[in-house]
Amino acid sequence: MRDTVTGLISTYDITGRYLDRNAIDSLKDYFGSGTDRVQAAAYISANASSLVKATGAALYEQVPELLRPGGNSYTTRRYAACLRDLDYYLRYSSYALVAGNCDVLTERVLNGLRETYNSLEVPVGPTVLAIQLMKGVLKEQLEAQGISDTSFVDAPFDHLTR
Ligand code: CYC
Repeated sequence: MRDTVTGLISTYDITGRYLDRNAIDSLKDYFGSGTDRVQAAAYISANASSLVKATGAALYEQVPELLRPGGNSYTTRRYAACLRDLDYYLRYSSYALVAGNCDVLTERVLNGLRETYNSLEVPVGPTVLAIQLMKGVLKEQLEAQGISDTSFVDAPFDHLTR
């Protein structure tokens, strides 16, 4: 698991270089958005269940057949599994936001997930949609909290859907 700083240091150390313009720019960017990142993580922690609920509601409004017989969220067991998965995506994204690095998502969330989803026939398209909806819901609420530039919020959610 890495953050912006350790990631940069290890990249530059491998090739024995001093931090150059690019490195300094990304460090400035990271520290410049630092307070907002921490505020966003605190907001997520305090509002996780309502963020998950709002995301689920938006997903099932757009893809209602998931909840019908034959749909992958049909039966409360699967419905609950889906909300739980959304909660995983949100929690790990909050870690990645603070770290300013998405490695934690690759290592802890994405490893083997495609195979799991394929074998259980969990549809990837609606999952990707849900993660993008979650990003939208979160950004809107953070803007309402006074964070004017929420562009730093995109990275983890976009990383998950890629
Ligand atoms: C299942 N989701 C699962 C399973 C895993 C994960 C491992 C299989 C085991 C289980 O049911 O618990 C995901 N586990 C994770 C992740 C982590 C982890 C991400 C990281 C820490 O430890 N179905 C839908 C929606 C979507 C969905 C589109 C929600 C957005 O219709 C999710 N995931 C879903 C469902 C199941 C599942 C319904 C149960 C499928 C089944 O058992 O038939």
